[in-house]
Amino acid sequence: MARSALDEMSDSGAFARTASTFRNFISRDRQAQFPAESGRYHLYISYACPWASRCLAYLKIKGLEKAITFTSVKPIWERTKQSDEHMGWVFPASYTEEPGAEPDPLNGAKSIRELYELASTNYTGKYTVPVLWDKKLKTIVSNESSEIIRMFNSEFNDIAENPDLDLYPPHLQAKVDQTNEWIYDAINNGVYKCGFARKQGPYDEAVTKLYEALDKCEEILDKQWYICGDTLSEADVRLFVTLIRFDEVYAVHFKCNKKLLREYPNLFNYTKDIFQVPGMSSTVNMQHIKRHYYGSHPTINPFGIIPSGPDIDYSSPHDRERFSK
Ligand SMILES: N[C@@H](CCC(=O)N[C@@H](CS)C(=O)NCC(=O)O)C(=O)O
Repeated sequence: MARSALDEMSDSGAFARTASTFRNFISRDRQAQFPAESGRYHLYISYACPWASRCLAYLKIKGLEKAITFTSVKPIWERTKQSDEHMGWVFPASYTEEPGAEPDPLNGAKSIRELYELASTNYTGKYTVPVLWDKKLKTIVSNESSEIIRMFNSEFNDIAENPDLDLYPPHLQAKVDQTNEWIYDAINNGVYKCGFARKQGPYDEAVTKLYEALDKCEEILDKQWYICGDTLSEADVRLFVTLIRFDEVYAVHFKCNKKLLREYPNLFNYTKDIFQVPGMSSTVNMQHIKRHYYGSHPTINPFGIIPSGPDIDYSSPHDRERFSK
């Protein structure tokens, strides 16, 4: 039976995310099974998805747009097959159907599910984005965003336009890993645990942890520019993709309303600052983000109504340059 994240529930009514399946690595080593070559790989994303968006963010800020092509699916999940009930990511039929989304240019697939079925005949997991596709071997290299961003950071530097930007430098790796761990659990995945909980207890637990972690970030960002120190790192990109969706979606749809992002001065200004990193704003399509969440989870929002606000302008001035002096 085809599944989606909405089915990933433990007996206690808590959301329990399962691990990704395709875990190959692209390497700068030319003899590797998946060597870093310009024009060979394609990134399938949804602009709505925070995990896919962090890969797109890397593609843009590392200057890999000429080397790695990408396509976004439509924002709202649809039936992927006539023969079962699975709802998932689909491609538009034409280039004009859905601004921002495009038909699959490589395989003519109608859905992300079809790509998984092309790559593996006995795949039983979820049909998630991102998908990093190898045009040469016609298969999925990886569907794990945390690993795709590491490949984009370090393995394509011979062809990247911004090879000197290292978001995971050796001296920061331990700090980034440790920061990612609590931010992933309490914030990135934490908002989903709030939103997908089917019992009060798991929701209460997730929302308490979420706000403890946001308060901790707010405190850290009072003293330093970025979450791991005075330079932009992987941990910032990972935190950003959740923060940018917070007031527009998670506060309402996932019931993360104890405090809004814009009530946290440091976190709010920090989110604007990262949004204004060259290349970043093009990875944020708020139309797709809102239409996806409010339109694809009928158990949470049965009528699919999209709230009108708050429509925040993240390109407006912020106060983070106080740390650049
Ligand atoms: N571990 C994956 C998670 C990706 C993921 O959960 N993507 C969601 C969209 S935000 C998805 O495609 N869900 C499809 C489904 O649940 O059927 C990663 O980080 O790459």
